[in-house]
Amino acid sequence: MTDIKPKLFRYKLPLTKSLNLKGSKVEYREGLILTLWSNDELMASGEIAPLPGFSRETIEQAEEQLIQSIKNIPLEKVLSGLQSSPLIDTMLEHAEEAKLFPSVEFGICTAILNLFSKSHIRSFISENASDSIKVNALLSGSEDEIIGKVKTLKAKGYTTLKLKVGRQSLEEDINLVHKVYENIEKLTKLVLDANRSWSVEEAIYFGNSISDIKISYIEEPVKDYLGILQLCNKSKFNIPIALDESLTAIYPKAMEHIPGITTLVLKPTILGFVKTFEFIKKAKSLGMKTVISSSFESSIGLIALAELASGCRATAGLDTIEWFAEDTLETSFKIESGHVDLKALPDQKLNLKSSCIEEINLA
Ligand code: OSB
Ligand code: MG
Repeated sequence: MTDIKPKLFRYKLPLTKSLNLKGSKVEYREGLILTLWSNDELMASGEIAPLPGFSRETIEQAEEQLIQSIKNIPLEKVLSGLQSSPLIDTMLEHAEEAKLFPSVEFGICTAILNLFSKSHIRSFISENASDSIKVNALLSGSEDEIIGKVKTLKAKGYTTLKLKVGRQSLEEDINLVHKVYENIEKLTKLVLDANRSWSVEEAIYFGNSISDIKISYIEEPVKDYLGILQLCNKSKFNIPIALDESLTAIYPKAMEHIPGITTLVLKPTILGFVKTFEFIKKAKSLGMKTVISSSFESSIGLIALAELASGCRATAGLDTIEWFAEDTLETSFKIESGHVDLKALPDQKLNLKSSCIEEINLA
């Protein structure tokens, strides 16, 4: 392949409902789309969308770094290098050296993988990528909306539901979890996410109050990782724990097995591409489960995340496209019967929605 030309676009898309990101209400989602072209033909795309309240870099910082680094990446050389050795390892080596912001690293890496494999990157991540991935349904809204949703999601074929807790009083949460549980059937699993809302004592109280209910895991029950270690140490907490926000401050290579922590929720936009892969490797060696999760990317980012989940055989926390009133693709990312069919993903080449993206001058 010769002469690859990058183009960069900016988007600011309205949401269908406001997002509550660590206390701030957000009505729009902003991001960047990196596209790679060969002889004026669009070949591949990647999404760079730092999430306010979660990412350490801002969209402005990401844009500045992307404009600088994209000029310096020898795209043709990277691509020819990729042909001679295992793709994913070469990709990771290049990316690690470049020291990019996590969101920028994710966008560049997925665009290059997307370009190399032309239509599907999944066969390059692993030989035994799956054609279909399971997606966790995300419950949001008022209590009535949530209970109404539980009933339709069950019928639609979702097998795991994710419920946010920690946004109201403990008693209200305990009631809500019981109500949701009454409405799901035995085959449907329930996971919770407290987004670091509780103290250690509150978490223990909550756990004891729902001990009649089977929870697959709870993400980030307490304020910080130290608190999680306390919960595990006291063995007074009866719900398996998943790490999410804590992962930004943990080195994958230094991670050890901790009884009580069973699952890693990986957000490649926030962790970066390299760190995500190191955590996947580590989780495998420690016998932990992994979930590839969205950071409210538009369809281009969600497609890349679905490819990653398929290649790594992880479950997917990708039920977020309904927040987008507009999208970067004409045909949006779709979940059907609780699954994503990797063979039926929207074609990013024909599909870019030009009315929703604005080109940035790279000259
Ligand atoms: O709290 O896990 C979260 C998305 C953006 C930021 C934070 C979170 C999320 C999600 C994504 O919940 C959906 C999922 O993980 O299922
Ligand atoms: Mg979470």
